[in-house]
Amino acid sequence: MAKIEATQMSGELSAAGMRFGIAVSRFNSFITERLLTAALDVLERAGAASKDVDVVRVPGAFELPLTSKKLAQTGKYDALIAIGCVIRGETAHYDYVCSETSRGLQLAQMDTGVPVIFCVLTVDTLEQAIDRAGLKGGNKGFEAGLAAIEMGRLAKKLHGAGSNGAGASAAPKKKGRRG
Ligand code: INI
Repeated sequence: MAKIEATQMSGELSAAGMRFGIAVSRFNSFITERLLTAALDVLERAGAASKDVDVVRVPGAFELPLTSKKLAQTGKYDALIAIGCVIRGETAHYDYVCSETSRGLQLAQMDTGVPVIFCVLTVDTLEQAIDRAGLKGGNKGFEAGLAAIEMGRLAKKLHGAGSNGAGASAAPKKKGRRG
């Protein structure tokens, strides 16, 4: 058995002093507003202040990636939550909206380094959505709020962390007088 005692890291679940941006789609607002309420509830209970939480509404899930990227680029937020609900219809529209939304949200966090929590329900029926927005399946908004706090804390910790200089070399270098 290995004797190594690895350093363990994770983000604490305290939201005090942290800043959050939440992008919410109006499409299927019956569901997305319930997800938003649960996300705000967990942020508040974990100590976030009202002044540190912004909510931006967009038409549909497809608009969440650009909005999240723009929010991340402001440099104002420790973590973002993207809230949407896509319900399968009779055409392939659902597949395009789901794949581009998930891909775009992943790109937004990878491009900016700001955690973007994926709180987009992708379901076959309205009943499945209701189950995940406060009924049998719990509330995915609550889980997203917790993930935002944890990832926001972890990102702060990992920023510039490490003794191998990796963090320092990732920072923009200042030009000296002699070039
Ligand atoms: N947007 C959603 O958020 N959920 C859906 O279920 C949905 N469906 O089924 O069409 C949906 N479409 C709109 C899309 O997200 C864009 O807002 C629209 O195409 C304009 O770009």
